Formats: sequence, C-alpha cells, structure tokens
Amino acid sequence: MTGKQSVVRFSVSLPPSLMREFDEVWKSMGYKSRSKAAHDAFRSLISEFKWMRKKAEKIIGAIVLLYYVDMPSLLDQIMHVQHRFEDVICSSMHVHLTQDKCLEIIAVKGDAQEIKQLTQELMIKKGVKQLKFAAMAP
Ligand code: NI
Repeated sequence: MTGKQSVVRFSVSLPPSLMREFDEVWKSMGYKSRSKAAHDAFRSLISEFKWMRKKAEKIIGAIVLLYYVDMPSLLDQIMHVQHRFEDVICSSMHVHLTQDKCLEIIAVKGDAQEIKQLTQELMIKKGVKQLKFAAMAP
C-alpha cells in the first residue's frame, strides 16, 4: 500500500448561480480550496444516499429534533418513543433552548430500518418543528 491516494480530475457543468452559491458557502465556512469543499459535499451526498437506500444494514448517526415544549403531552410522547427504540439509541441530550423550545440530540447506532422508523415517528408528532438526521458512513 502506498501512503497517499491519487486523485481524479474531471469537469462538471453547473449553472453559474449554483457555482457562485457553492463558492460563497465554502469560502465563508473557512475551506481553503474548492476541491476540499467538493470532496466533503460528495462524501455527504454519498452518506445521505446510502442511508436512504439501506434496508437491513447497520448505520450510525444522530437525530436532531427541535420542538415546542408547550404542546400538550409532546414531551411524554417523545420520551415514550425513545423508550420503545432503546436498542438503537446510544445516548440523548436535551437542551432547553428558549422558554418554549427544546432541542434534542439523539445518537443512534444499529438497524437502518429501525432508525428510519424512529425518525419518522418523531418527525410526524405535532409540535415537532424540525428534524434532521445526520448519517455517518462508517
Ligand atoms: Ni427543555
């Protein structure tokens, strides 16, 4: 095995507005080169795709959930869902954001179908403002 992997160069056709937006984003994020930013964007798309396609495979990631605490019984419901999926939940963190909003970060590991089911059950609850799942490609 040699140390460093070789690279492939190729050309991509994009609308100028998308390229401008991409350049603005990676520069403001602190990337030093477009290649490194594109590399990470590719990696992120692949992770996302693998997660969507996976059936019975194992995945790891985190569910980030923003919800209103003043919705009747929502807190209880969110807790009960998490108890039912305890075999795929490694850990969770609750942050009291404002008077009426909470953020929950749930680290998950295990069966992709089960994790998908968990995110869907949380997502559809009334009072859940936003849910994101960050899948990592192990
Ligand atoms: Ni809270």
